[in-house]
Amino acid sequence: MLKIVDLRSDTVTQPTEAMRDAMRNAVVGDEYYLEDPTVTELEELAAANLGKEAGLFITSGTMGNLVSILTHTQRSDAIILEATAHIYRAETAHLTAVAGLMPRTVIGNNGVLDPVDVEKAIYGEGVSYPRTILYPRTSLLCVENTHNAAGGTCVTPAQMSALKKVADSHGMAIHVDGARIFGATVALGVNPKELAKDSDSLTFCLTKDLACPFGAVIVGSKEFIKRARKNRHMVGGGMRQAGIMAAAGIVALRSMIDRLSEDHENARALAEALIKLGCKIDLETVQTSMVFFEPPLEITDVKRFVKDLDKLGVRVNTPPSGRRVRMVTHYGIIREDIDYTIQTVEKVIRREV
Ligand code: TLP
Repeated sequence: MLKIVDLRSDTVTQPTEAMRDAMRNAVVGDEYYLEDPTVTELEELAAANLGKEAGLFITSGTMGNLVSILTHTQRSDAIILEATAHIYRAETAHLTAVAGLMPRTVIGNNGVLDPVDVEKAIYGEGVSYPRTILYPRTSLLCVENTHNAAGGTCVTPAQMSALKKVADSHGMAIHVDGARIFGATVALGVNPKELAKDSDSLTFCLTKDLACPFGAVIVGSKEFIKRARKNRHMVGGGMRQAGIMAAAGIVALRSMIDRLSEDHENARALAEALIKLGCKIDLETVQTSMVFFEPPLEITDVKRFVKDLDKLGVRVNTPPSGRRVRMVTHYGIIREDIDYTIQTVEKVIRREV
């Protein structure tokens, strides 16, 4: 049987046995009445972990970001994001289509925004009344941590503090798309509370590096979460006996965070080996579980390169355009799989397929 090493994303994981047991045994209730004890436990655990007052269980990272954005802003506001942020490029433009916002993008350095550039992106910055009437209010700054398109790179607590200063001085809130926030805390060796403290809200995914089958959690102040709960309902994200799914999230928060360093080590080993095979990689950006690379220049047809890898069981994320291929390590991928991947890439490059 063909060996399959699926590196397309960390979303392809299977739940652990402990998760399946917890799901089977979960005590549940109607979450609409706030009567699902397992959902409440997950929300409280997530909030405590990230040093926030409250949490809200939600279907996905995309919905978590949308609901957070809706809760922070009013239609016609402007919102500042990094130019390759997931919210901006890969969430079907909900920020304009649903929230009615004007995006202002800023190019970051490996995904990290410079506070000076953020300040410059505030529409109508420095003008006085009555000209201020012309411009949208810039009410929100979004930060992605880890930053997916930049390579899974981390934003540090110090960088967050600097952004917070700018945000505060202009009355902007900060939302963190922390789909893989625990990847950042493990890579940086910082406490999650420390990394989350300069944000007003943060969404993290249970279905990415934490290997759960479902869900995400938004954390923030009690008042923010109360309003977010209403917005979650508005976009159709209300739930019933969702404790079945929240149970896996509790297991993940208790037992799946520390192991992320294994994924990071595997990604690093993979990146170093791919460089030796002539692939182009910026090692500085290989900080967590992602490896973005360009195959050697003699590979002119990248789509075919990806197909050839697939035929040999190595699945990777196809670039929408250009030559950049993505591999993501995750729970279920062991060092032997990394070795197999390296051998397979070598075969394909040498056209031994
Ligand atoms: N990222 C996925 C998808 O693009 C398919 C992936 O494979 O990387 N923020 C960030 C930084 C993300 O990477 C993602 C998903 C999301 C938000 C959205 O989360 P979901 O998929 O739960 O809606």
